[in-house]
Formats: sequence, structure tokens, C-alpha cells
Amino acid sequence: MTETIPGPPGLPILGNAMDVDPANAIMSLGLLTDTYGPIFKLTLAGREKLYIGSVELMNEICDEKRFAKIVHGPLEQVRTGVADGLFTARPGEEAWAIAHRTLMPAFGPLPIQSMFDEMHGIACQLVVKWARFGPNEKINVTDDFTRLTLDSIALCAMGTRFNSFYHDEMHPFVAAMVDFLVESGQRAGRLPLANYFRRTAQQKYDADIALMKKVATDLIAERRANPTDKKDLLNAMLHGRDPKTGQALTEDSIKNNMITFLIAGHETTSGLLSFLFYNLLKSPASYQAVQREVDDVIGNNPITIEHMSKLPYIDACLRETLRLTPTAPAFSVSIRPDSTEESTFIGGGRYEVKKGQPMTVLLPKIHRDPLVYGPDADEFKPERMLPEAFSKLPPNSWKPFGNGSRACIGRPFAWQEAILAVAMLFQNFDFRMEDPSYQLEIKTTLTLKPKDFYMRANVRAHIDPDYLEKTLYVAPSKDS
Ligand code: FDE
Repeated sequence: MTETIPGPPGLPILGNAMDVDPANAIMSLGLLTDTYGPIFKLTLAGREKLYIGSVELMNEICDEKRFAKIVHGPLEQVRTGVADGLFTARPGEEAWAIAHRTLMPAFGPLPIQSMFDEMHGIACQLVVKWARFGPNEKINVTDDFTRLTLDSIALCAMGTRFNSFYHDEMHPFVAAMVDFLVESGQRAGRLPLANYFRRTAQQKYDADIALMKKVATDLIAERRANPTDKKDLLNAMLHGRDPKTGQALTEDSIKNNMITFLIAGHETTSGLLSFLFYNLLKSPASYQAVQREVDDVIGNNPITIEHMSKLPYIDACLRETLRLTPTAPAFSVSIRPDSTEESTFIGGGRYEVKKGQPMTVLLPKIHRDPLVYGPDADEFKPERMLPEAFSKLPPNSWKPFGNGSRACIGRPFAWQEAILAVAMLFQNFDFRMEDPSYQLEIKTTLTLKPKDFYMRANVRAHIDPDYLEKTLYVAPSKDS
């Protein structure tokens, strides 16, 4: 039997705009699930949209034979900046297929492993900074992880140093990007005419896009002027050929994807590391288990690529963090555009979905479905993500990297970067919360981050105070 999909009553013209907190869209949508159930509808910017909050429905709509990614809402606005780049391309756009096939190999397991030394070098800058800070300096956690992840993607994928650790201010790309993402989210909630009349906001939006384009254009020009044979992403963009059609990426596609990788390649990983430290500082048993694992597996030895696959507890903590706070918190699908059906039914025939109607999965809700994760679904328990338990999770119940052909291309990159950072930081420091009574607040800029989260770091007692100086600055003698 078909059922009417529930939802809050809307207002004329505005629809349900007042039901979503623009500063915290995903979290306020999650709250609506508590009232209306695992599927509900909202009319936003004149369009009826569905929201999904249970694994049962999620599992059905992850079927790529029936459904495909749809670009709408904030993502549609992000296209103003990066058009048909990988993240924002609509299904069927040729530029996506060409870029996807051309760039996949640059993010395969071997190239990622070959980035280890550069990732390690950037992580060393973070370790030195916090060691020099000493135990009393207040660490702005998300800012320093943003420096780490932005500098890592810029160096490993594009061969350039942003040197964010040597500046008080973040690289100008970051401010332009954050403002661009926030404004994209807000524009999506306004009617087109309302955007047209906001001239100052429009000028700022255009200026932010221009700045990001300039960063990308300069990086491309620099590489063209100083060619290398490094097998990195930028060279794959400039010189790679689509294995299927033999085509190269167009100039526009190169720029759009440079910006896409700079954005996607750091925001989400920075949030992941920040939430991880929050979780560990709130759960002493897990904190100690991470510490023990690092001491047992690595001890005081230099960290190497071989260690990366030998830290299952850190792995589980990262997975559990992305379960509770998936830093890319939603994605949307709809009936495949090449389908001949005008509508279809989900939920055992209960709910009718129309062609072109977006269904947005609310990952923080999916990931806390009590039918899968039990009554303690809201708690941080990395044990449920250890390899054996993880492999037994039902399909599509943990999807922080998205779905199918449109899933995250940067996953192995982000994973190696995160494990390395956690291992190095725990090898060298003891951490504590700056304010032990800190209550988690989430800041949304399309991605999630903890708000106003600070901690302090002491170099661990058994570490020789001169150790960092020696290991980092005394060059090995030529014959050693
Ligand atoms: C993608 C992605 C996704 C999907 C979305 C949709 O569907 O809409 C997701 C969910 C994600 N991603 C997530 C994430 C998380 C983390 C940590 C990350 N991510 C990281 C990273 C890094 C890098 C480099 C990246 N990332 C990138 C990327 C890209 C390019 C994309 C698009 C893909 C295609 O092809 O489409 C993504 N990513 Fe991520």
C-alpha cells in the first residue's frame, strides 16, 4: 500500500525554508527525522525533496541500477565555481567520465604509497610546531589540522608548498573556500530572485571564486614552466589521456578539478582528525588503547609505510569517528536520468518517488540507525569497527565516502594521511582537553567540524627533549 510521505507543513512561497536552520542544515534535518520518521519531505526553493534516515531505505537507494547521484541544492550552487568537476558533475556529463578514468590511476594504492615521504614531511612540521608550543599553549585543533591536510594535498598531488605552518593566517585559499561553501549553502535555500538582489554577497561570491581559480591557474602555470616527471595528480591532469577515448582533459576541466581536489582533499580530512581527537579525549579507554597500539607497533622507531597497515585500532577509531560525524554529511540520489520510468516505489512499495526528485541521505542518522548499531548507537565505541565486526556490518550501513561510481576517489589518500598523523602525534605527545567541560558543538560549512575545540600537548615523558631537534635537523652523515 502506498503511503503519503510525511513532512512539516510549509508556508506559501517559502515552503519549508523555516524548518531548516541554514547555519546547521544537516543537524536540523536530522532532528526532523526524529519527528517524521526515516523518510520525510520538504519543499525547498520551490522543489519537493525527500530525506532518508534509515539503513533499510538507504540500502535500497544505493542500487545504481535504479538510482544515480543528483546534483541539487548546495552542490548545484557549487557548480558556479567548479562546473562539471568530479564532485559536482551531473550523471552523464562527459567531462566527469574523462576526468574520472584519467585521474583514477593517480590515486591508486601505489601512487598513494609513493606519497608517504612527502606526507610525513608535512606531518613533521605539525609535530615540531606543537613541541615548540610546549604544554601551556592553546592549540586550535581544526586550524592546525587544516594546515596539515591542505599542505599535504598541495604538496603530494600538485608539488607545491603552501607553508601554512609558517603563517599565522591560513592560506587565502581557505578563507575564499570556506566563504564560498557557506554562501553556496545559503544560496541554495533562497529563491533565485532573492540571490539576484543580494549584490554585495554576489560580488563577494564572485571574488572568492576568482581567488580559487587564480590559485589553480598559478599552480598549472608553474608546473608548465617547470615540468617534472613526478607521477602526481597535476601531471596526470596535464598530460594524462583517457584510456577509453584517448582524450585529454580540457583547460576548464583541469582548473575545475584542481579546485575540486584542493577543497575535497582537505576540508573533510581536517574535520575527521579534529573529531577523532575530541572523541579520544572524551573516552580515556580508547585514548589509552591508541597509545598502547602506537607504542607496541612503532615504539620509538621512525614511522614507515609498513606501519600503516598494522594499526587496526587507529583504523577503527577513524571509522567510528566518521560514523558519528561523517564530515561529508550527505549525498543525494534520484531515479537514473536514463530510466524510462516516471516514478518508482521504495520501502516495499510504500513510498512513491518521482523522476528528478532528489532523495538526500542524512549520513549522521543512517550511521546511528539503532537497528544496525544498537541502543548505544550515539556512543563512541571503536571496538564495533575492528576488522571482524566491521566486515559483518550490513551493506550500505557505513557510507562516509559516498556510493558506487561517485564514491570518494581520495579515500586511500585521506586514510593514509590520517593514520600517519595520528600515529606520529601519539608517538610524541600526551594530549588533554583545554577546557575539560567542553561540550561538542558542530560547525557546518557543507562539511562538519567541531566548533571552538582546543587542546594542549606535552612532549611525552620518555622522549629526549632534544630528540625532535636531532632527528629533524641533524643530517645523516654521508657514509652512514
Ligand atoms: C567524493 C566524495 C564523496 C561523494 C559525494 C557524493 O556522492 O555526492 C564523499 C561522501 C566523500 N568524497 C567523502 C570524503 C571523506 C573524506 C575524508 C574525503 N572524502 C577525503 C577526500 C580526499 C580527496 C582528495 C577527496 N576526498 C576527493 C574527492 C573527489 C574528487 C570526489 C568526487 C568523486 C567523483 O568521481 O565523483 C569525492 N572526494 Fe572525498
